[in-house]
Amino acid sequence: MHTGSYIDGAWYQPKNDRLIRNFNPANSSEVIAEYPAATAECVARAVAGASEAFKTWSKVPAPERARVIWRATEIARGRVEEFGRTLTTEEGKILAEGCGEIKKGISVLEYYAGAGTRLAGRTLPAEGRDVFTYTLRRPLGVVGLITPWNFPWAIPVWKVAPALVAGNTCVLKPSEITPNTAAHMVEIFEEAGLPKGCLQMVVGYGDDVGQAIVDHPDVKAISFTGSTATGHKVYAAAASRGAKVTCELGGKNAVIALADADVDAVVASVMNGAFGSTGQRCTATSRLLVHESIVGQVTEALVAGAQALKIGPGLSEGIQMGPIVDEQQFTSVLSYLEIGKSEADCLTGGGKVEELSEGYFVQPTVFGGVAPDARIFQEEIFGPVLSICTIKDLDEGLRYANSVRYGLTSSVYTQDIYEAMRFVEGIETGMVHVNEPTVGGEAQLPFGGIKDTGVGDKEMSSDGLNFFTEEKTVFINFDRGTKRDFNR
Ligand code: TXE
Repeated sequence: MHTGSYIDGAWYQPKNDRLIRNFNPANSSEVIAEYPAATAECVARAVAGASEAFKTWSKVPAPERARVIWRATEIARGRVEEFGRTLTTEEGKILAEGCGEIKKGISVLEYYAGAGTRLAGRTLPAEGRDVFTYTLRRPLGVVGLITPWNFPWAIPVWKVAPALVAGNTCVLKPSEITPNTAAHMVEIFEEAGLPKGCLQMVVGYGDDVGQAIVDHPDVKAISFTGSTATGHKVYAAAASRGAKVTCELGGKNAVIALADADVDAVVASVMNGAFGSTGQRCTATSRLLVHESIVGQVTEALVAGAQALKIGPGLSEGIQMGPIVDEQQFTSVLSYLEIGKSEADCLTGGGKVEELSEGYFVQPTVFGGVAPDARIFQEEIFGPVLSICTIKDLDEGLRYANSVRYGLTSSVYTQDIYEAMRFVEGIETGMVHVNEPTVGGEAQLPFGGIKDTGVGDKEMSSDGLNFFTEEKTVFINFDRGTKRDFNR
């Protein structure tokens, strides 16, 4: 396993008393890796090397750049289980989810490799006669990519792949909690023949190397995923020096289940949305707004489902839910459970798993009778915690669902096409589902939220690629300059 930073084609650890310490969240006494954290000086080196590499990488024809992505994709395909194990060991989600995330990243790699032959501008009509007008997309230069711990493979992949295929060079700062999975991504690009300097990785802390990337004058764009508080600071700092910025931030996603909903489908969806990946997905279902006529039935099934979940280390056979990622998140989720107990009815769960005290295990928790102004209804908890609130109709559901500051994803369960369409129109989220879970994203579809969840371009799809380019508008006059009316 590679540890440390990767600068100009070599693994590197600076002298620094401040250490990166990675633990297995299923057994916090197990140290996975320990080494000196990267420093602002490492960022300066990484940016300088990436600036140098940009001079040649940006001139490589896009289809040839794409072939490097294809080769990396094939290498990743052969190492799914190995990468999934690294991911589970440092992040905690169960192995099936870890391998699922690796495969999701591979789909994203495939999509952007294909984009190398479709890096298109637009051809549009000109006002004047004998004038040809079109646009070109060109890379930005060195881009800074800052990623969180909850998808330590998929998020670095969905930022790095479009940035590289568009001709940029990258300085990636993965979360200091989960850098070992990101190191595998570096390995596949290295093995695929990506020239040195095109992908630099600095493994350090946000207040140090993260900030240094955001503030560096030669970093032309910042793509950030993480908390809303940090994202807003990053946005302000990068935008104030004129850099392009996109931020994907927190979520507080709701499922609305109307009176005619398929109850079994609602229960299956919410079980997966609330407790899958230990509730640590930005697209997790953390609120269920359910019609008064079915609330009893749905709640009973969800409580039974939560109680039946097998909790334990993600690498063990038959486990359905792993631990919380680290001590800080563990403490934060436990404090929300206490807040919840003072605000609503705790129907199951509500604390740590006492018999698994070697790791950061939290009981899957269901709160009933949650008021829409409760903190557990309004704030992102980022753990296996579901708040259930009763509604009279879709209008009330929409009002409660939209009452939060976030707007990432949502879902409605109904058989009624009119109600479904009213939901699609009325819900304030960047992604909307009908009769399916709130979770997930696909390479070819724009991913991202509105309100306090997101600012800047969406990710994945062509939007994710466009973010890493700037558009040039070209006017070519072929009337030999004799007939043009410049006052038109
Ligand atoms: O996020 P941070 P954390 C939410 C979730 C979670 C909370 C805290 O609610 O409980 O955020 O998680 C880097 N300049 N989400 O503390 O701090 C940092 O090193 C530049 C939701 O992990 O935002 C890491 O690489 N970078 C979210 C990245 O930012 C800085 C996913 C994210 O860290 C920096 C993750 C700075 N000043 C957390 N400070 C989602 N919705 O998917 C930190 N970083």
